Amino acid sequence: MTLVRPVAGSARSEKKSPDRLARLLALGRPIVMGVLNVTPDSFSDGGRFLDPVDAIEQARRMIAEGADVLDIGAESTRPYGDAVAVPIAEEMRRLGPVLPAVVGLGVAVSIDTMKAEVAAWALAAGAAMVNDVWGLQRDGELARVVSQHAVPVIIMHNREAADPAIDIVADICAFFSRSLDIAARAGIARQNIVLDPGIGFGKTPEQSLTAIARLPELKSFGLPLLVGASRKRFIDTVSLAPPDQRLGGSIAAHLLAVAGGAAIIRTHDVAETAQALRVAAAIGSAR
Ligand code: HH2
Repeated sequence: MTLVRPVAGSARSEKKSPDRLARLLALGRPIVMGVLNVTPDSFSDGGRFLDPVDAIEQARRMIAEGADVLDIGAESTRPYGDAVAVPIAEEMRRLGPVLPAVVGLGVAVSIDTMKAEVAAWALAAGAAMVNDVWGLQRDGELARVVSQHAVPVIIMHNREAADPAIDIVADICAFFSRSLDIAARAGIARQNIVLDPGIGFGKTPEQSLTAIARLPELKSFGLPLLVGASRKRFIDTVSLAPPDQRLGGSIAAHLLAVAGGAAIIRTHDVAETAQALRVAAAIGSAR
């Protein structure tokens, strides 16, 4: 599957090895995306990697543990009520010493931002894809930036507030349709789009469970699916545990997501997740 269309004659796009993601998706195994939060307030690891030295060390560790892609974010997106909005200048100040250094490690880098200006800067600095937790529906310029750079974009479902009365999968599908319209109008190639049901975003814990259980329904879009259940609160509602003790639940959710069609898994715990995926795949092929 081709995820990335190289831009003819662009030295920058050649430097990014844009076909690396396409090659990963063609491997026929789930892609592991490691999370790197350069933030003081992320819900599970806020403050741990705010220092660039710690962030780059963590990036090296995740690469050694088997991460295929690293998703770098400098603004907490946590939907748990109290995330502080970060000005563009501060987001870029946090990313400045980290993102280019991680690109230099040779791994594919995804920029987790909802802001066009930050995405444009990150892509110019060598990021290979954009992860928008508002599915191109928040910043009207973001789709244009993605289109201009011809890079993959993750369109994640989100809502301002959870509504327990709705059919969450129908809502996710309607949201994806709106995002895909925006993407098409901006000229983003369909093969550069990844869809993500946004576990924990604008959903009750039960709706997060439902989104994973009914993931196969999202295959109808014919696009690669990403699932990020890592350490999320819905796990706590099933089996009481603080964020740093949700590894078991995260792995269970991710294995079932892959069984339901997920091609990319977004995780804080790369070694354990990669091992679980390998063992599940080995059992699958031993049938
Ligand atoms: N989850 C988080 C952030 N970004 N992006 C995608 N595509 N899918 C997700 O599920 C997703 C995401 C939340 O996790 P984390 O980055 O650790 O927390 P915070 O946003 O508080 O930094």
